[in-house]
Amino acid sequence: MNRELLDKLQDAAANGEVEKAAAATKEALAAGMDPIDIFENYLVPVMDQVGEKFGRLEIFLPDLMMAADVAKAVKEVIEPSIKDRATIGEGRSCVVLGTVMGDVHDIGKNMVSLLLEVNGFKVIDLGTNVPVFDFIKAAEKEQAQIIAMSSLLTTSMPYMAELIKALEETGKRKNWKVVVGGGPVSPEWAKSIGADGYGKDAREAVEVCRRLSVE
Ligand code: B12
Repeated sequence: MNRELLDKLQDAAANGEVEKAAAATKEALAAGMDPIDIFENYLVPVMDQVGEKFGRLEIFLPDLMMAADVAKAVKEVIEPSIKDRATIGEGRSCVVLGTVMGDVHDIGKNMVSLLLEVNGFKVIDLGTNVPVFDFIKAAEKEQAQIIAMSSLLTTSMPYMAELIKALEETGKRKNWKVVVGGGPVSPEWAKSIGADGYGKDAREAVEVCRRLSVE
């Protein structure tokens, strides 16, 4: 555990110090740290801490927004080195990805998008606050194999179930594999709504999409 990086990211997230976060991330990369580890093992826990403080009313919405800016800055710094290692060109399946209706959280979804792309998937990223039928329309238009949904809010999670229900009711369920993920989403929830796959982080998102592409 690189204590110094963790401290710097914690401070930066707490104070909205985007430049400090970017500098600490650059130092960590220069020291040979893996860019995805920086994201998953350092940034994500810091964001979780910020979320917990928000949940306890110790900090407020502007603080969350500052932490989000810090997360975006870290991702910007690590992105080129992730792309450098890419295995693009493997011609894997097409994934239609988005954050479900009512939800604007996109930091995790964007990481999933990046890792899928660098692993050779064609990603149609619909952004955030995506209505159920927009996922289906895009999957039809792009002849996608997988629909992947992200949700960070317990209030937006039900739209994942709604999409699957809509596919079943229109006789289209077999046309796509459905993958779900995001903070409050669990393997149990995924199973209960009849999703084909779940990933706890962006690496697992790639693994599950790989597995479902060959099935
Ligand atoms: C940053 C943040 C924000 C930012 C988001 C900015 C942005 N552009 O994304 C802003 C300030 C906008 C925000 C707003 C709100 N937020 Co907010 N936010 C957070 C915070 C602190 C971090 C989220 C984050 O980016 N984490 C880091 C990323 C990398 O992790 P991740 O998203 O989980 O993604 C990883 C995995 O889950 C997975 N994954 C993600 N998507 C997918 C998809 C697939 C298919 C797969 C396989 C995997 C996968 O891979 C990713 C990489 O490892 C969380 C706390 C937390 N612990 O998550 C609260 C949190 C999610 N927010 C919360 C709340 C309440 C809100 C607001 C309602 C606050 C308000 N009063 O307005 C609004 C909602 C706005 C809306 N309609 O969406 C609550 C939700 C509580 C709940 N039970 O639903 C949380 C948990 C904080 C808390 N403890 O109270 N928020």
